[in-house]
Order: sequence, then structure tokens, then C-alpha cells
Amino acid sequence: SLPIDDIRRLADLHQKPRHLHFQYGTAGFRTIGENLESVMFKVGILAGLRSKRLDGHTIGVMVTASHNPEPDNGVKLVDPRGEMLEASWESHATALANAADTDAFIEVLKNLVKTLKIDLSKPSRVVYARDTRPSGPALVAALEDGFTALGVEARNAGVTTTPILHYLVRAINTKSTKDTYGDDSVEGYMQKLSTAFKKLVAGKPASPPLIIDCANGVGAEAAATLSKYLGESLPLILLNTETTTPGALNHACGADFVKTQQKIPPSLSSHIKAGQRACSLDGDADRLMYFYLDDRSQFHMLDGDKIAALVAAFIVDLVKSAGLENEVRVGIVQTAYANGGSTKYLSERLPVRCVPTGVKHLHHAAERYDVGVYFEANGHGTVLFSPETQATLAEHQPSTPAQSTALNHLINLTQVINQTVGDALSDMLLVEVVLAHRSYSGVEWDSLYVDLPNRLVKVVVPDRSIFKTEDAERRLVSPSGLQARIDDLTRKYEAGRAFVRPSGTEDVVRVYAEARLRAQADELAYRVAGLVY
Ligand code: NG1
Ligand code: ZN
Repeated sequence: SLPIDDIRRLADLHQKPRHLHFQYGTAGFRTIGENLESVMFKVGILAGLRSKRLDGHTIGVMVTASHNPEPDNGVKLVDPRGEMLEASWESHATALANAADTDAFIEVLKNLVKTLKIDLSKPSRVVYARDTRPSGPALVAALEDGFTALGVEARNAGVTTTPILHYLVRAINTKSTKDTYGDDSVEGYMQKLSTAFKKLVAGKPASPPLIIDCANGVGAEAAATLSKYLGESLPLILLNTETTTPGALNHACGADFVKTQQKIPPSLSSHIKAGQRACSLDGDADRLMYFYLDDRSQFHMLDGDKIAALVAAFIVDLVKSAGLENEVRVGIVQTAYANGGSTKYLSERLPVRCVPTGVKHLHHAAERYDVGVYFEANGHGTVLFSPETQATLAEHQPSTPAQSTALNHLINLTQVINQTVGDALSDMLLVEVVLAHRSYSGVEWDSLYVDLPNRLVKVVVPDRSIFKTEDAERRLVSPSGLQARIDDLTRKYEAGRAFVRPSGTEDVVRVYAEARLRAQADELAYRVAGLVY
């Protein structure tokens, strides 16, 4: 049975602040770090229960608030294959987090054990990590109390990136099996990525050093380690690596800044020269934005949509060259935020699906293709090779040297890509591989298609729950009549497209608009926002 005395004693130390309500949303629990202690303790216990439910397989816990401001923090669980927590458990997490006091919490726990048929005699194993936020150590201590309360075998992965934690979960759970994913250490991960990368770029002209804006976050440490493994194969210049300077994290830098401001982080301007490219990570290194300055020093952004277009076209060509076009179908998954220019370009070449915001939706849709490429416009994404496709690649007998080369490239791509979750550093290597193979600079990559000018605005409303959507969040069903008014407005703009949806991570409604001309996209966004307000 549950160790009630231990749970009660420790739960009393981590009381829920009375006035707060918590919600396990698209990014787990996320709010001001100071408010999260009780949640962390409970998540520690929940992770242990999930492990017991899954026969002692290792569950991951990541403490991060990604691209959000430094005072925020958050926590999410990672399932044994390195994927997001199964959706049905999100409501269990929410129920536990909102139990008002220790008695109520123990009641909810007992109910969960009963309804989920959890065998408490099973072992429970968890691996956990945090990003560089100042609130991290105290929150991790509360999490560890949760592990202690249930008697979880917990492994501390220290301060590391979200995608590395996902990798570790998968590597631990596949250790000494035929599906082994790599050595379960940061070094194992770096070794895996860099070995595959070096094979993929062998014989290509040396790349000029690549500037990485590390958002003053945990990506700085991971990138420094990766750089050692890459050596001459890809020289890196790391900027915004101030992980201990108060207030620096994600401040006027990082992938979210680049995407939302559509400009170069000021801290980079003196480092990047005309014609050069660079990239930005977010605060936990799972989002990646590229950009370059043209020869007139004009800024151009290469976002998740551009990455998807670059990578998908490359994989399609390799599949053809390997003689596998009848066996291996490549498809794309996007969200409503994908630029209309990218959707047009991609759908002329490949099957494209649109799904609601949130990695779990993208990931699951991508699993339905033989090779599923998914990227959010904000730079979060990866490529999934189905188990059948990986077997096909391993068994296929190429009939020409060209087929053999293409096949090896595909196999190496499965190694350089973090298939558990989007990983800025792995995605960066992937982009650099394609650029090297295509002999593209930023200019040629950018010219695959032209982005429609677009504008994203936030609207604070009294109650965002009245906004309900359909058609992958592209249309509103409630408040009634609002969608018709948005349609009327949108029709007036050439290539106009606009949609409204409630944010899953902030207490706001988001309005997105695009149109042929910059001024029109801005005007449409502000007029739609006016309808919402
Ligand atoms: P919300 O707040 O639901 O729009 C944001 C991002 C998502 C996704 C999640 C999870 C935008 C417009 N939205 O979601 O794409 O990354 O955070 O972190 O960028
Ligand atoms: Zn992130």
C-alpha cells in the first residue's frame, strides 16, 4: 500500500498556495517559479506512480519554462520512449496539483492507485533534470521530497536541456535491448550526434564558423560540449552564454525573441557580418531559429517552416536516389501558425497535415507517415522515421553506388536526428548537413519560397475559455458570430488569412494574420484583435 506516513509528513512541508489553480497544459505545469513548490512535490510522486504503472520503466521529469521569462518555471513528465506524457494522465496531474490540503491530496492519490490499477509493489524509476533558472534548485528539492515519499529510485541528470533529458529516458529504457538508442549519458548523446554528422558531411567543403545565440540558457553548456565532439567538422561560436547573470535568460535574445520580434538579437549585431548566418536556441534548447544578414546587412529570418521545407525536400530527394520512393512516403505536419507561403510550397510536393498547437499533436500526426517531418513555425520540431522504415533502410539492397550512398545518408540522418522530441542542437546539425549537401547559403535556402508578411498579437480578455475552435484551431465556433466577422474582414485582403485561438500557456487570446503586404498583415491583425477585445 501507499507509504501514507512518509507522504503525509513530507506533503505537510509543501502546501498548496490557497488562491492558485494549476493546469497541466501543452507544456506541463508552467507559471511563476515561486508558486510551483507544492506542484513539484506532487509531480515527484506522480512520476513514481507512472513508472510503477509501466512496470518500472523509467519516467523523465524536466523542470523548465523554456522560452518564458526567467522568473517563470515549469515541470513536465516524459514517457518511457522519450515522448510526452500520455494525454489521459494530464488530468490526473491536474487533480493532484489542485488538492487543497494533505488529506485531500492523499484521497486523490488513493483513488488514482485504485482506478488506474497501480501495483504498488512494482519498482519505480525516474530520471530528472532542470534548466538554469534561479528557482530551479528549490523546485528540484521539492521534487526530490516527492521521490523520497514514495521510495522512487531517482537519477539526477543535473542541469541539462529538455531534449537531452528526453534522450536519456529513451536510452535508459532501451539499454541492452535490440532497440538500443545510445549510451545513457550526455557524452553518449554527443558521440551519437557528432559521429553521424561527420559521416554526413565527409568530403564536403569546410563550413565557416556558425554563430549560436544560446539565449543565456542551458543550451550554452550543451553546445559547448557538442562543439568539442564536432571539432573541425563544424566550428561553433557561442554567444549569450551568461547562464548565471540574473535576468539574462531569454532576455532580448533566443529563438522566441527572434521569432516574435522578427529581428536580430541586439547582442549579436556586432558579431555577425553581411552574408553570414547564425541561429538562436531557446531557454531549454528545444527550439531553433536561423537567420542571416544579406549583403546589404538586411535581416532575414529562417524559421521552423523554412527548416521543414529545407529538410523535407532533402529527405524526399534521398529517398528517390536510394530507389525507395515506392516504399517510403514522406509527409509534413504543420500548425495554423505555419506561414501560408510554406504550406503552398510544401503541399505542391508532399502530403501536408495541419493539427492543433502543441507538440503532442504534431508528434502523433508525424508518426502516421513513414517519415514524418514536423516543425512549428517557432522552431520546435523533428523528423520521425517509423520502425518499419528504419527496418527497410537497414535491409534494402541498393543496386547502384549512387543508391548505396543515398541509403547511407538516410541511415545516418536517423542517428543525427533526436527522434524523441525537437532538439535545437540536433536540428542545427541537420540543417548544416542539408546546407552542405546543397551548397546553399542562407540566401538560397531562403529563396525556396517567399514568406507572407505576418503578425501575431496577444489580446488580454476577461475570460479566454469562451473562445472555442475547430479545424485545427483555424476557425472559431464560439463566441457565436465572431468567425463570420473575421471572414468578412479577411476577404478584403489579398492572400489574407487570420485566426484566433486561446493560448494554452498564457492567459491571453492569440490573433494571427498574414497578407500579401506587410502593412496589410499588420492592419488585418489589429482589426481582428479589435473584434476579439
Ligand atoms: P500557446 O501559448 O498555446 O500559443 C505556445 C506556442 C506553441 C507551443 C507551446 C508550448 C506560439 C504561437 N505558441 O503555445 O507553438 O510551442 O507554447 O511551448 O508560438
Ligand atoms: Zn523550449
